[in-house]
Amino acid sequence: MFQNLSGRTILVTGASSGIGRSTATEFARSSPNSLRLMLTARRLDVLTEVAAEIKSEVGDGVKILTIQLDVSKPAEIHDFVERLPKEWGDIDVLVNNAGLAAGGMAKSPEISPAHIDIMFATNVTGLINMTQAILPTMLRRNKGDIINLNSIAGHEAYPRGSIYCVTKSAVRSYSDALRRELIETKIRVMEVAPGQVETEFSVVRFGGDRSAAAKVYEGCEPLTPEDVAEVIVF
Ligand code: NJP
Repeated sequence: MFQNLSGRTILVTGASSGIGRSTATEFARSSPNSLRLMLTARRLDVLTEVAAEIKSEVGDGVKILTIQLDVSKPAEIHDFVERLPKEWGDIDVLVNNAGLAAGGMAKSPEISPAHIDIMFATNVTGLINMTQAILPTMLRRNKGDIINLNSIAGHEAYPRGSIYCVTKSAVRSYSDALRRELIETKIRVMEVAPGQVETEFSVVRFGGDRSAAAKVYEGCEPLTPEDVAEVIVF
């Protein structure tokens, strides 16, 4: 089904955990004989583990490059592009997955400015800067797929999650506008907007409090990161 991915170069941001990690694995499984997989996140040690795990499952047909990259830092994105090895430069698929919620379930007026900043810098500015950094190589070859991780929260806001919801509705608007800007090219802009997925997301949101995170999924059956990865690869 995914034979047409063979030979592609794929970049996944936030590949050290959850949906990004599963997406990387699923891409590798889809084209085990020929694929270039570029995995980025802030935790390079975890990325190294992910790469080893994927290699041990699919073998050497998948070339993996791990790069430490904090998408909330524009200078790091700039350096990342400047330093990309030549053979990794023609990126076919960009999965803008890195993202987070922070500050628990705070509501206005108690949301801390620091939490507002980190959510915007990662989910919005980071995603836009990554897209702008990679788009020139796609435009030059008139081909490419950009897949932005949105959320149901970007379509329907919920109380005590206002800033996260705003960032995801910004992703929605940006993706809509970009899709229209690129309509006459062969570059596709897609969004995947899951509901609740059990990953490290809630642990990060609650600052490492695993029992608060577990409560988020009480009484419901969340999606798994593998569920979302299958949709992204499709
Ligand atoms: O969360 P998690 P998910 N620069 O915490 C990375 C959306 N979503 O897989 O940097 C670079 O397991 C972080 O890596 P590290 C959500 O909004 C989720 O659930 O090493 N990377 C890790 O690999 C997000 O856009 C749900 O800490 C940064 C990854 O991001 C995407 O799915 C529902 C970074 C986060 O992995 C993946 O989240 C939904 C930075 N500044 C949408 N900050 C859900 N889980 O319920 C974080 O609809 N990362």
